[in-house]
Amino acid sequence: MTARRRALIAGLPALMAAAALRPARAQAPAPGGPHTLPPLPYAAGANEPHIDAQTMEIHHGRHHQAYVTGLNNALRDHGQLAALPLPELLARLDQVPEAVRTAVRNNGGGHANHSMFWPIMGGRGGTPSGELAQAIDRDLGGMDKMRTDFNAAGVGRFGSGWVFVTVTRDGRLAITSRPNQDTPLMDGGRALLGNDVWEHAYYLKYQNRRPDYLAAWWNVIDWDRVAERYAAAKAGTLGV
Ligand code: MN3
Repeated sequence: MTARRRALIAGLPALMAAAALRPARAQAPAPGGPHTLPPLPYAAGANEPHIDAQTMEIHHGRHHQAYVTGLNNALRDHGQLAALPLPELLARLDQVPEAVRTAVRNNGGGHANHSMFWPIMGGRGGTPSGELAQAIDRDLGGMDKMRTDFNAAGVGRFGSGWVFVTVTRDGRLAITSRPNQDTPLMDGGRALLGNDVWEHAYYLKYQNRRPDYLAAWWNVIDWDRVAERYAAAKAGTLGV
C-alpha cells in the first residue's frame, strides 16, 4: 500500500463522521453510494415543445444512467469513498486515488449535474418572486440581464459543458460555466440552477442551434423548485 493511500484511508473516518453529523437535508438529498438514477419527476413529454420527449428519454435513461453506472464502477474497490454523499465526494477529488480520479470526476460530476437538472424543469417558466427575485435583481442585474448573461456564457462554452447560477450560503448569486461534467460542487460551492450545453441535450431538436435551445430552456423552468433550492442553500441543506 502506498503512503498516499494509507493517508487517504486514515483521513476517511473524519470525512465519514462529518458527513454523518450533517442534519437531514430538507430536499435534494445526497445519499452515499451505491448511486442510483433518480426518476424523472414528470413525464418525458412535460417540457414539450421546448425539449422533446425523445431527447428527455435518451438524456435521462441512457446518458444519466451511464454516469451513475460509471461512478459506481469507478468506486467499486473504494468502499469508503463509495459511501460518501456526492457533494462531499466531489469536493474532495484530490483525495480520490489517481487511478479512478478522472472517472469519478466525469461520472460523479455528470450524476450530480443531471440530478440537479431534471427537478428544476417541468415548469412553465415565467419569473420567480420574493427573496429569490430580490437576489437576482441585486446580484445579477435582474431577470433579463441574468438570462442574457447566462445564455451568453452557455453559447461561449466551447465544446461540452454546463452554465450555472451559483449560490453561496449567504444567498449571493453568480453566473459561471464549467467544461465537461465539472460542477461548482468541486469547489465546495453549490449550483442554484444550471443548463446542460452538451449536444446530447438539444441536438435532435435544435441541431447546431445552441442559442435557440438556451433561449427556449427558460420556458420550462419550475421557479418554485428553484426557490426551494435557494432556501435550502441558505439553510445549508442543499445537496446536489
Ligand atoms: Mn447531459
